[in-house]
Amino acid sequence: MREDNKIVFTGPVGAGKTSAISAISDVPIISTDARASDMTINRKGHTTVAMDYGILHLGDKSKVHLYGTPGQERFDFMWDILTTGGLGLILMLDNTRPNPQKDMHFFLHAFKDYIADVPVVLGISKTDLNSRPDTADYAKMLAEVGQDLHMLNPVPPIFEVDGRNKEDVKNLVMALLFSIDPGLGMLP
Ligand SMILES: Nc1nc2c(ncn2[C@@H]2O[C@H](COP(=O)(O)OP(=O)(O)OP(=O)(O)O)[C@@H](O)[C@H]2O)c(=O)[nH]1
Ligand SMILES: [Mg+2]
Repeated sequence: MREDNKIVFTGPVGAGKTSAISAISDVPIISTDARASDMTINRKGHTTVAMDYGILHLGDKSKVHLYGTPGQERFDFMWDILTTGGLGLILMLDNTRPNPQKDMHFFLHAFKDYIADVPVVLGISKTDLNSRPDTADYAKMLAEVGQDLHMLNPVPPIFEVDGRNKEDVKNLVMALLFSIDPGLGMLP
């Protein structure tokens, strides 16, 4: 097992990436949230403009380095930088957005080179505010996108998560670690 393991959180604006990393990080997170200056402000006051970074300790020696991307496409130059050396992807989708299916499609395409080599898990947030699509709906959509992209083998697991809830986010991360290396996902 490696001492340093890097995973990446991505997904659209407001999906809860910054919240999730800050919920599980064992150190204060490094964040680049700035006051939104464009139409994003209609949805939320602050948005990530470069990255989030936190650390989750596993056992005595191993660490998971948690990187969050900006959700806005205009900062997509950060996406390749942030995935370099990463071992897996957490795609967070916001169930209150107008078309979460389109978001899923967009992000799986945008990260297709990365996820050709590393596993993905899906975390659906804000299901407390909007219960549909549900996980069965997402599984169907995922099968279609997966065929289209000739990838996603195995099909990623899908979880409902509240980005603010430590246990929810930890389950999501553990599922990804298990997909990367079953030994990793078993650690406390
Ligand atoms: N009701 C509800 N609110 C949530 C949930 N997850 C996150 N939030 C809230 O959603 C808002 C946006 O969360 P952020 O963590 O800033 O989202 P982000 O994905 O980092 O967004 P960008 O940096 O703009 O791409 C915050 O106010 C969170 O408290 C959830 O599951 N339910
Ligand atoms: Mg953010």
